[in-house]
Amino acid sequence: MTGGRGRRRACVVLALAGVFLLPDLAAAETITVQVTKLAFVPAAITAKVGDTVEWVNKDFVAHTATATDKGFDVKLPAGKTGSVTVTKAGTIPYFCRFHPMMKGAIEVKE
Ligand SMILES: [Cu+2]
Repeated sequence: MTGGRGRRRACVVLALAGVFLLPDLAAAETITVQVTKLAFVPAAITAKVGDTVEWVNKDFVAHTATATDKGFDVKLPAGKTGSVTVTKAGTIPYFCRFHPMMKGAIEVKE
């Protein structure tokens, strides 16, 4: 009889699929944006709901990451980092309050 062997193979396949798929569904990621030479690099990023965006200020002056809709206002002193967790889908344009020509955007997907 081959029925038992086939069922066991199906179980192994399902177990392996679970091992590879589950962490992918659960894991929230951190996306890093460098703040350097008066610019957000990269300026445009994509995130998923629940992810954290972290800005690393490499400059010797302070910056902010401030959402145009005022949804967040992260202060970034010289050499420091700051972060925000995105909680809903949509595009969030942001800028630096001290240098308004510094602009970036976070595209948040479900
Ligand atoms: Cu700035």
